[in-house]
Amino acid sequence: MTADVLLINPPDTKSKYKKYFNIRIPPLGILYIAAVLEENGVDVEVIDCAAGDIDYSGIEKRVEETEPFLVGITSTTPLILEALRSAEAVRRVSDAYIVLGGPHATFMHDEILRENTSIDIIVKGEGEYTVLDIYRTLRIGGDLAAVDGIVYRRGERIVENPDRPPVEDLDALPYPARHLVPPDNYRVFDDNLAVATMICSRGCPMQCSFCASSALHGKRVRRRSTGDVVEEIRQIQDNLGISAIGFMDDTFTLYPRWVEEFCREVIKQDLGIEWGCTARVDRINRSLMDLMKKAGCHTLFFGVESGDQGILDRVKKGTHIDQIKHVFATAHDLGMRTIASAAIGLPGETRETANKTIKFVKSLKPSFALFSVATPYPGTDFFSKVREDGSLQMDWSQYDLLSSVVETSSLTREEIKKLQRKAFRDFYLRPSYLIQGLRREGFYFLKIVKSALSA
Ligand code: B12
Ligand code: SF4
Repeated sequence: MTADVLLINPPDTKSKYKKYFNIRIPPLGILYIAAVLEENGVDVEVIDCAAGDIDYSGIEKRVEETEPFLVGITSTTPLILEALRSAEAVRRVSDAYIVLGGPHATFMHDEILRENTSIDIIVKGEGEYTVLDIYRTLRIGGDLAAVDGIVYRRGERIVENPDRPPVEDLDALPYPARHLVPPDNYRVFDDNLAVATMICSRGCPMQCSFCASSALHGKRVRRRSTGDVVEEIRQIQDNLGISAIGFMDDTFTLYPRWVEEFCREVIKQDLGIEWGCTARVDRINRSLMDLMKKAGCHTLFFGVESGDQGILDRVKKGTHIDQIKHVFATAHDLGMRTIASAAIGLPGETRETANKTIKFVKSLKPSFALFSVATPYPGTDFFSKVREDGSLQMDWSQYDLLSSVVETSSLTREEIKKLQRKAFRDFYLRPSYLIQGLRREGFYFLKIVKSALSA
């Protein structure tokens, strides 16, 4: 079947999320773009190579079948090389315009356009209306100079147009075009657990120096109405038969009042959903957790980051050790499942602070813990800082989610990696934890432990 536009989520052979935890989540960014294009009468197809295990020859085949006028490819830093290889695969069999978007392209547009002739245009930031604008302009042979939010090649020159403001009214966006990807491809942990993901807000006002979110979606938060969110849930239930929802917002609980209103609506309408979400320890309390639980929330994901207050302050997390302890204890008291995410190798990290983090995370007794190797991703202050002081080699192949790419003043990259492995071992290989986990989660728990230990 032919299509005007083909959107691609590149192959992903290295992500620990897929490899170890079998987390396959729909690429919401390109599904939003697809929905806006469809709403405006453009024929769209989506290939999610990551979830569907499709390789570069699979991309070539789909391009030959669909004969698109324009191809859009999404890119995060860990998958930028795969995104570029996808563009080359498209170019081998087609003359379609190739547009790259997503976080990595947004922040590294010059480097990409200079070094990769297969890419014609880069979209900075939110892409829904920019892609529509590009498509319409090119279809009538118009001039890209009039399209805001893009960087493109004009002859030998690279031209950067003015930024496009982020989408103001999120309720006005259509729901992600989930019908364009096979629902069976999306699973979390257990192959039997079908989960739908949703986003209720964009933007983050916080300043965590290791995070690119506010550079990508802005510091001003835009929220959907609770009514619009509930309506999308109903649509997911009706169309996909799924009632397990993962809210992937930067911080779902950023505005506790909004969450209260949402939970009351879920309870009132008896939606019967089971859900998990991201939260910040300074944006949640006992009464909110209690209400969330009544509305079906079973899992809270917290960015704990470090067990050392000095490091938390240095990375501008804005949270306190005591707050973290209190919130985890409260969540467990209410019978909620918690995930603690921490990073080893943040600026200022020493062997002592890393061990403190490991001990601290264990003391919180989360249901699961994730220990990342702190990585300076483009779009973050952490990246700008290490780039300025020359301590970073920008070799994207090293951004494989498992390796350390930058040392601290007292730890080498190898030492950081070793401490991260130790963190996983120390956390997961405790007999008391293993017994409790097995009781709580069943045999599937052992698979998760095995995965965590291979990270
Ligand atoms: C959910 C999420 C995940 C999920 C699912 C990802 C998925 N399949 O969608 C999971 C948990 C798997 C995940 C993993 C990781 N993530 Co993540 N994730 C997010 C999060 C919170 C939301 C993504 C989302 O759905 N946003 C909503 C949609 C609407 O926005 P969007 O995806 O940005 O898409 C818009 C634009 O970017 C643009 N766009 C996107 N693609 C395209 C393509 C084209 C052609 C065009 C024109 C435009 C365009 O238009 C879209 C619509 O407006 C973002 C933060 C954020 N707020 O976006 C981080 C974020 C994308 N993740 C990030 C990171 C660092 C990671 C990990 C490395 C974490 C880790 N330490 O292991 C891994 C890497 C995974 C990988 N293989 O790349 C960074 C990326 C930074 C960077 N420079 O690449 C972000 C920005 C957060 C941060 N902490 O800085 N992540
Ligand atoms: S880590 Fe969370 S709270 Fe901090 S800036 Fe990123 S999205 Fe915002």
